[in-house]
Amino acid sequence: AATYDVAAAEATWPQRWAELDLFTADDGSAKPTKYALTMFPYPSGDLHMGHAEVFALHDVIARYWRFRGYEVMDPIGWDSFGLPAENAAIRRDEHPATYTYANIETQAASMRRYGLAFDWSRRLHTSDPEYYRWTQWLFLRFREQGLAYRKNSAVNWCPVDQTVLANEQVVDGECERCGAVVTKRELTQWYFKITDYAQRLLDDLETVEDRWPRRVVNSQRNWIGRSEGAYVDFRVTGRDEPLRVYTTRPDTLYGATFMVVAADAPLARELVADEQRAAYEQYLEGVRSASDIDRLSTDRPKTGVDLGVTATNPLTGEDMPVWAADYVLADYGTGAIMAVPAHDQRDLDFARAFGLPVRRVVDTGEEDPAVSGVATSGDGTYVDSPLLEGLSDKTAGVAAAIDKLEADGLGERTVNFRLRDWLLSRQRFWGCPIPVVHCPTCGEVGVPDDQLPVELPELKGADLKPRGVSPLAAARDWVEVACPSCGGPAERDTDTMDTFVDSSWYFLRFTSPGYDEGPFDPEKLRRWGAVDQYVGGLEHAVLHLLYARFFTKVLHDMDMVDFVEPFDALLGQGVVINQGRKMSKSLGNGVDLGAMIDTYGVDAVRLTLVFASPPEDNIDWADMSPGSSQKFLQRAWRLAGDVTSEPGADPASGDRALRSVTHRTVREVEELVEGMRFNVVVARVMELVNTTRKAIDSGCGPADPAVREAVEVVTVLLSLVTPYVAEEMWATLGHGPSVAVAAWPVVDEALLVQESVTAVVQVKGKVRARLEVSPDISEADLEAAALAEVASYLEGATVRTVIVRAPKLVNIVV
Ligand code: ANZ
Ligand code: ZN
Repeated sequence: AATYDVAAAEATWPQRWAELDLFTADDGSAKPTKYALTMFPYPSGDLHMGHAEVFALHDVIARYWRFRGYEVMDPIGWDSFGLPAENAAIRRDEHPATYTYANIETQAASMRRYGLAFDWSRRLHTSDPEYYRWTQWLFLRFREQGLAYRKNSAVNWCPVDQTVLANEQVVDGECERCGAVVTKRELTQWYFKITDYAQRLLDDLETVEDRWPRRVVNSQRNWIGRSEGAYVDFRVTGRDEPLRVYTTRPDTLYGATFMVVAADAPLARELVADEQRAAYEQYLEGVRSASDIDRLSTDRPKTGVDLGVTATNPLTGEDMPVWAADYVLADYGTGAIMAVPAHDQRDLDFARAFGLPVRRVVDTGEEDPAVSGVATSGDGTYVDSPLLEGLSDKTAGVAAAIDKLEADGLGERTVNFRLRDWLLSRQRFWGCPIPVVHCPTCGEVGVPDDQLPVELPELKGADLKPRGVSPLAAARDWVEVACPSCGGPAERDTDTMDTFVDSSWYFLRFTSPGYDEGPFDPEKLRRWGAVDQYVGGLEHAVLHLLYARFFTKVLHDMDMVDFVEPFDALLGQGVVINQGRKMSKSLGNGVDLGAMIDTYGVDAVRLTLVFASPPEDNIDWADMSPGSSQKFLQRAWRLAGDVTSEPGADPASGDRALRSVTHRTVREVEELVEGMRFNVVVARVMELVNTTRKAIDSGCGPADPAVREAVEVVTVLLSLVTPYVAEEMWATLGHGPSVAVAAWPVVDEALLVQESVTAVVQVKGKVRARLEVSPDISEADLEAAALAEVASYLEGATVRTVIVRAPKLVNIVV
């Protein structure tokens, strides 16, 4: 059988597409707009299978919208600051920019080869000074509003990367990037006050919930971690200041038998009695090296030290010992708790380890925790709790307890969030410099806007070796500047920003990438609005998406952005694995995208990835057969060569059965694309190819205009996924210049209806009428139609029975 030359098509079309300039979004177009965005890549090496999948899925949406009459903005850029470039630069003794921009060129070339319909005119790189000038500008605006600030605290420290990490970058106690066990360090660092937005970040999830994957919404909710409870104040013997705790269960206050302060909270050192000081200091040593995850874990043996002081339970008047332990975190709530061992497992484990009393105050019908060793946390009847007598559910108990505490001035209702402020300083080179100068006279001074960008100094290779302080500190000429405020000698801040800052606003910049009066042109942004469809990996469920939402809300409050949520809809695609496992160098199971394309062609790889599974599922490449995709595409292509009617032939006179299948397919594909069910789209196109092949070989024959119509529809639908073969077919069918600008097929509703059937209407056994009805008419509809049709025969008579056998017969007995 004839085949088309895949390599020749791939060599021709990218150039043609570029010349035809098909995908540049027109800011002035009168059409309705759509903003399609795929998460911009990080430039490490060439594109991989994961990119190939996201891009293929994303391209279907963007191309479909263009066909449906929208002016589509579908930009691409690079998230080009970051550690891998810096580490490569150290290894090769070169500048990180060399590695970065070389990889960007490689990836850009691969994207063109991969046939993606990007608007290249909007390309941006976050490491370009024209871009990071505005990252710095935004930082300064945040700082002016108190939303960027410096504080000293114990931070997560990666001993391998020699830099601090945000909480979000610590996964199970390890560095998200390199897997090293994360330790703690006391440092003065920059933070974004994302906690100011905690409630809104939580509330607004409701507005996107229906169009975001449930998993992502849930992770964000958990990460924000809102809980309702109370502060309760405890009097400490020999001290004026009360000891304040945060609790979600003030209703269990009668069961509190001791207190615990986070060992590393300054409060612990303040409280400790002289005779316990040495023991405490020794204990603290050990705590410093453990990670938060270990500390909170329920299955780790509990450790702690008695601080030698007591606090009074405000309800029972009893004195309780105050301990320091590592299972209480310094930076959550107040850094201190009241321990209720009967109803909190960690407290119970601790009580059992140190022989502290356990007092049950809620009887849930389960065995007494003092005996079972299992804390009970469900609803039950309150016991030994005079104030709560008669109550039997938590909500009522908590409310009553708080009312009492508030009335007595011993506590207050409050809401707590698990979300911490976003630590943004990094002690690394290849990032956006923090535009602040430290002056011995004026203190912290923001670099004036007209002096932006603060460009990175020329450091490379060995200069960049991580030493625990930022490599920028070594560039003395760069560090030493005149204070922008008093002109005296001062020093630049030497930290750079977390690269998640760069990616928190790039989608706004795409609306006006050359704009130089601000981070983006407000008018252009108003025109394009929020991203209509965002596509990317779910590993970013918390980090990037939360930060981008935060930035959007701050900018909204500054009147710079109209909307409050940046991404109206989100598609999270699964990952491409191989032989059941994540692809990795050490397993030797990586699949090279370039090699796959060389063997099977771009279209076959794209088709395989789109057809493999619903977009959000993982794909195991070992189960795929790109070879059969390739065969299918050749089969589809042969249809075009078989068509013998002329372009423009009127299909109205063509074979009705084939036309009906064609039009049904178009309608279904419309619904499927809108529902993101791209794998089923491919299945429907495959069916249409088979039906058309049969029509040509053993049905109406190749000259029937219905065949041309079917093949043209196949071509347009295929172009959503496999642009090369679609272009070849389009040309063979006698059309030009590109299938990307073809008209979307208009569905003829009449063809969607199955041919009608004749229903016979009898009155007293005599045929009185014949009706043309749809084969799937309901009994009720058929009866009503029949009665109306034979009304003249029924005048004056009483209808006794109507027997309906849809769709063929109605028998009326009078
Ligand atoms: C007494 C109590 C009794 C508690 C009980 C729970 C059950 P969420 O829901 O996550 O906000 N807690 C408070 N601050 C803490 C800290 N810094 N480190 C570790 N644990 C802390 O959890 C709130 C509960 O976690 C609080 O309510 C407190 O223990 C503990 F039957 O207080 B609870
Ligand atoms: Zn100064």
